[in-house]
Amino acid sequence: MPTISLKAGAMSVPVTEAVNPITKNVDVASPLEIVSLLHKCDKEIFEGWNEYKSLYDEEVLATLDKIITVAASIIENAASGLIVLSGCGTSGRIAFLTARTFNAKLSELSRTPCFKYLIAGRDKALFTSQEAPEDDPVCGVEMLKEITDGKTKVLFIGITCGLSAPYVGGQLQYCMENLGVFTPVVLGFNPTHLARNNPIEKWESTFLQVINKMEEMKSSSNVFILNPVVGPEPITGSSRMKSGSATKVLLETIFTGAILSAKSGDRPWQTKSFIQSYQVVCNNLYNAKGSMEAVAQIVELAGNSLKSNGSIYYVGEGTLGIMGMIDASECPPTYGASLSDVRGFLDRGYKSFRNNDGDLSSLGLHFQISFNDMIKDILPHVKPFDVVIYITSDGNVDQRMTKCLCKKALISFAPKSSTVISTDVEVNMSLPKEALISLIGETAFQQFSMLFEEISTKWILNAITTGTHVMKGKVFQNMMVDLKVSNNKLFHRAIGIIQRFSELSLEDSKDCLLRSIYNTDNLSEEIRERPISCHIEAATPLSQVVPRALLSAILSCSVSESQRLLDKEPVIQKVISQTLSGVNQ
Ligand code: F1P
Repeated sequence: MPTISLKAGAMSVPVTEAVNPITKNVDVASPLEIVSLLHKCDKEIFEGWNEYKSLYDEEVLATLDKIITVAASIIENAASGLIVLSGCGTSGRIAFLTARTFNAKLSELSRTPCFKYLIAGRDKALFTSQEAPEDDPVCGVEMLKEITDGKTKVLFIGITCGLSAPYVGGQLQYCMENLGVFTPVVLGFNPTHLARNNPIEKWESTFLQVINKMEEMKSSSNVFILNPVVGPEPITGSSRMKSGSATKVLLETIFTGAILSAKSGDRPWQTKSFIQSYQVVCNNLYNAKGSMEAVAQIVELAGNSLKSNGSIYYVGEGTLGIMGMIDASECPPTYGASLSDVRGFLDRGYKSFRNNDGDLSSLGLHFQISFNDMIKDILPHVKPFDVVIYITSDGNVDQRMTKCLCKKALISFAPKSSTVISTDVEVNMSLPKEALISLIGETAFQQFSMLFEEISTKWILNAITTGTHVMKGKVFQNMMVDLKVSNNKLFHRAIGIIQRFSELSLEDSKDCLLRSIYNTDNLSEEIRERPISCHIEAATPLSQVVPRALLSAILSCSVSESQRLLDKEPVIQKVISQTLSGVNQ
C-alpha cells in the first residue's frame, strides 16, 4: 500500500491538522496494536512535539499561574463575577463538564457557583453536532452578552483546539473591546502563526487577526494566549482526542489551583506538579497486567458489532457516565456514524446531567439519556452482538441495567473483587495513588481523584470508538476520509485531503469537492462563487462527499463513476487503497 509523505510546505499546515507518523498504518493494525499506538500518541500530550512549546514550557506555566490568580479572585467575589468557558463541539462539551465539576466543588465548599459554559448550537450540541453555529461569530457574541449581563468581572476562556472557530473568535474580539469587564483567554493547540487565516462570513477579521491583536495586547492588559503544542492527532484532525484531553488537563489545572488559592490563600502544589499528575496517570494507564489486552478485546467486540450493524451502549453514573455520552456524541461528526451506533446513558438522566437548558428528551430518541430510557427502549430489543459497556468508579452497576442478552464489558476503577456483575471483558483500572500523592498531596488526591478517573476513561473510550471505526474500514492510513463537510474547518480539511492524495492544485481540489457536493461534472462559475456557507449547507446532509470527490480526482473520472465504485465497495479504506495502488502500478 502506498504511504503518502507530507509534502513540502507542510509546516504551513496547523499542527492540529497534521499527520501523526506514529499512526500512519493504524488502518491495517490489529486491535491490540491500535490501542497501543493510540496510547503512544496520548503520551505525546506531555512529551511535547518538535521545537514547539509544550505543556511544561515556562511561558505556559507562567500564563497558567496568572489565569489562576484571576480565577481565584472571581471565585472570591462570585456575586459580581463569572467564569465563562466556551467552545464548539468537543471543546464546548469539555467546557460544560468543567463548569459542572467546579460549580459542584464550590457548592461542596459552601461557596457560590460562578462557572458557566457556552456551546455553539446550545445544549443540543452536547449530544449531536450542530456545526453551522460554529462558523457564526455574531451568534457567539450574542450568547456571551446574554449570559454575562449584569456581571462586572468576567474571566472568559474561549476554547478552540485548532485556533479556528469563528464562534469563539467573535467572543474573544468582543472581550477585547470590553476589557473593563472581561479578561479574555484563548485556549488552543497551534502556534499563533498557524491560527486560521480564512475570511469569516458576516465578519471583518480572520481568526489569525484576532490572535495577532491578542498578542499585541497581552503584555499591557489582562489578555492571555494559552497555546502549548501537543502534536498531531492520531486520526488526522480529530481534535476530540489529544487536544480534547489537553483541554481537560489545562482547565482542571487552572480551577483546582484557583479553588484552593481562594480557599486557603495558598496551594499545596506547583502548577507543574498538577500537570505531571495527569502524565503519571497516562503513563500508568495500562500498567495493570492484561488491561491493554482487555481494552483491545472491547475494541474487537465493539468493532464486530458495528460491522454487523449493531450498537455500542455506554452506561455510567456521574461524570464517568458523562464521559461515555461525550465520546458517543463525537462518533457521528467524526466517523459519519449514525446516532444509534454509539449511545451513552446516565444514571438519573437530566437530573444528574445538569445542563443549561434542562430536560431535552422531548427533542427525540437520541436526547433520551436516562437509565429508565434505556430499560424501556433499548434493553428489550438488544441484539446478541450489541455491546453494553459499563463504566464504574466503585465497581457497582445498577442491576436493572445488566438484564440484557448481549455482549457486556466493564471498565472499573475498583478492585476486581468488588465487581458485582459478570461480563465478557473486564478492565480493572487503578490510579497510581502513591505517585499522585507525592505530587499533589493526600488531601488534594482525595478531593480530585475523580478527575484522574475521568481522563483515564476518556483515553480508553476514545481508543474504543477510534478502534471500532478503524475496524469498520472508515479510516485510510490515519485519515478519516469520509468526514462530514459541515463547517468551515472541515470544508478546508476536505480540500486538503483531496489535494494530498491526488496531488491536484488547491483550486482543482476545491473544484473536485464542489463537483461532488453538487453532483455535477460541469461546475458553473455561479456555483464556484457561492459563499462557503452555501457549500456547507448543501454538503451537510449528503453522504460520501469526500470519498466521491477523492476518487474522481485520483482517477480523473466523473462523479457518477466514482459513486459507482463506492457502491461496489463501501469500505472506504479498501476502495481508496485499491484505487491508489491501481494508479501507482
Ligand atoms: C471544534 C469542533 C471539534 C469537532 C470537529 C468540528 O473544533 O467542533 O470539536 O470534533 O472537528 O470542530 P475546535 O474549534 O476546538 O478546533
